[in-house]
Amino acid sequence: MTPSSAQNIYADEPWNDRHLSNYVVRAEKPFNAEVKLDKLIEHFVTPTERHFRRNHGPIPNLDAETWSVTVEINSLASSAPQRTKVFRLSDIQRLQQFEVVAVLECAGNRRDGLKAIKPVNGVIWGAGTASNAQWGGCRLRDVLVAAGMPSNLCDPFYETPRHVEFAGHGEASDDVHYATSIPLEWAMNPLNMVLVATEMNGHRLLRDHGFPARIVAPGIIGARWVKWLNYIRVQDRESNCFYQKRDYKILPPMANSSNCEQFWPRFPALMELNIQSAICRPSADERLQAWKPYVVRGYALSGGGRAVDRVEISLDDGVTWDLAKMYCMNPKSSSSNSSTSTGTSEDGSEDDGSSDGSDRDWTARHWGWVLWSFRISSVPPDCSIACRAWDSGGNTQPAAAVWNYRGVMNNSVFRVHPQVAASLKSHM
Ligand SMILES: Nc1nc2c(c(=O)[nH]1)N[C@H]1C(S)=C(S)[C@@H](COP(=O)(O)O)O[C@H]1N2
Ligand SMILES: [Mo]
Repeated sequence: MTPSSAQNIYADEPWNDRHLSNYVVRAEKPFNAEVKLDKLIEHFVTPTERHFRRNHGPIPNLDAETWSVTVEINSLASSAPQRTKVFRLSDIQRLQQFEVVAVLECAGNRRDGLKAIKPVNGVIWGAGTASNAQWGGCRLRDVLVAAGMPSNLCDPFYETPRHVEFAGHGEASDDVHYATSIPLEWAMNPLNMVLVATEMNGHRLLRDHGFPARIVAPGIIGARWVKWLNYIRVQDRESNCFYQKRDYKILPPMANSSNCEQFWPRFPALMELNIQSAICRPSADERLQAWKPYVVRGYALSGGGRAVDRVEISLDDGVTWDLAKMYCMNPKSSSSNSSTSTGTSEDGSEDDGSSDGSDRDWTARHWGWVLWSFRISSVPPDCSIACRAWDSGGNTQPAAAVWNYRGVMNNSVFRVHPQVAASLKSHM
């Protein structure tokens, strides 16, 4: 491919749908942009124009009228012929429709923290590649059952581990297309809410987010949420694509660019997200006032349906920790007139929509993120803030980042050292 034709594949990008003032653009071709952290946490359900965008190639321009997804079921029994069924958009929309609020996080979120240790292979991201959206569509399991799969998980068919592979339309930088897979039993469990999604936040998907249909796999890394669906295949092996086999894995610390080929086959493709949290305010360019109160804010999330059960803050570099307030839906606002914005209540009043945990159903699956706040009553001139979250599996974040070649799954304790402007000590 000549350099000029390589440019041309990016001639039809949806620039009008990209509200660039909300983003830090990490690469234009392919378009990779994370959300400015202070803009990220003003809403519990992230507005679409504040949702990060992560692409491995140009954005396909698909026609909803002619689009279809081909579902193939391979090797039902070794002698049985393969089954194939084609679903148009209207077929997907005729199946029972579901909605789920789920956080989408890129496994490369916070890669900058690993790059700070040693070079890594991948787009460098801060903490702005996680967003919480309301996704709508039909369940993947219902599509598979309509294509001939047994609906009962006790069926002998499920005694052999199988995989469901998704491939997207369009070009991808490292393989013939973008494809990946997840275990079939995960997708077939209706409680896991894996969707063939056609809607995001009540509207049809934007092109950047996979129009007309994408996979939504709550609790699983973003790399498996394949956009611009082309085909879905049930098979007895995981996807053979680059993005499954030679990417999105935590390689051991001796693996690097010259020897990684020997390590890729030995380690599993990432699936469930790990426990994560980030401080979004103070933001990078924010200045705090010494000896004044300040409300620290951020998000926390976990994978596999595990609930974030606490967020802790340390102001003494991890010696002691205090509990932050958590919000599992839009916080009520005492001073703002927008019901969808987070409140700026700084008086610590109880009725701000926060949850102390006693009202939460820990046995349910948790797919959304939580937002949190922590009030510092008097900001010291030398201020350091650290946060870490815990989930219902007893997992928390490591004190120090552990480097891996692909720079994935960095969930070390999140620390900021904001600038503090001197001011007279008040008597608050
Ligand atoms: N077809 C296709 N699907 C894809 C990708 C891609 O490049 N091509 N990127 C994946 C990755 S790595 C992530 S994190 C999410 C990002 O989804 P978003 O751009 O809607 O935020 O999409 C996933 N699905
Ligand atoms: Mo990703």
